[in-house]
Amino acid sequence: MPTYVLNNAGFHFRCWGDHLKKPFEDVNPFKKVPAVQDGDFRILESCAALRYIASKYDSAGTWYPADLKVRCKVDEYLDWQHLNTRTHGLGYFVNMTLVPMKTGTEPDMTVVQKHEEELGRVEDLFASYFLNDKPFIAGDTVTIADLQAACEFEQPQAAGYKLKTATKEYLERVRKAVGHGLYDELHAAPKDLVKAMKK
Ligand SMILES: N[C@@H](CCC(=O)N[C@@H](CS)C(=O)NCC(=O)O)C(=O)O
Repeated sequence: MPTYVLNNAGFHFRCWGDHLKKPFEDVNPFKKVPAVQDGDFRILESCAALRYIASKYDSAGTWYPADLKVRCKVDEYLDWQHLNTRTHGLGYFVNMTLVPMKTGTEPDMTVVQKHEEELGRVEDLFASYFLNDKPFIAGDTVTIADLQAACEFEQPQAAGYKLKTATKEYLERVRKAVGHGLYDELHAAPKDLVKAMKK
């Protein structure tokens, strides 16, 4: 399975805001990342891209299992995360890092605290409903739903959000399943950005 899933559509970001204008606007008219390119086929939604890549390249069916009920649990999380883990994990990260970098001002803590509160609620629901004492979202094996969840929890953590113990233990399981080296490489960007801001 390729490891270059996040933004391989031939565009290199130089700074925050590049995604809002040309030439990236021509790559992705939604002006969002990721944009994934596979030959002449382009995908502009992260969950669609994860499903496509897993279905096409993972013949073992580990990452997006064919079993209807297991697959439905993967899809359930991928559909839920947009307005929950993603909205508040990314909201916390962006408002703590990218917005202040762009505007040259301090983070708006009213906005940050709102995301922090909501992310706490999201973590509880994630643990009680999606994990429900299982190691991973779909059961005993890691899937694309866990890859997506890990991104959404790692970003706010990099920006200073204190994850609950259950979430930290879950991320460690995903890290072990993916492989420590690859996982750390995939999640280095938000951490590097925060380090660069502190210099
Ligand atoms: N529904 C889209 C959401 C993509 C999204 O929100 N991407 C964020 C980064 S994770 C982004 O591009 N933010 C920049 C912006 O909103 O200006 C997907 O899942 O691919």
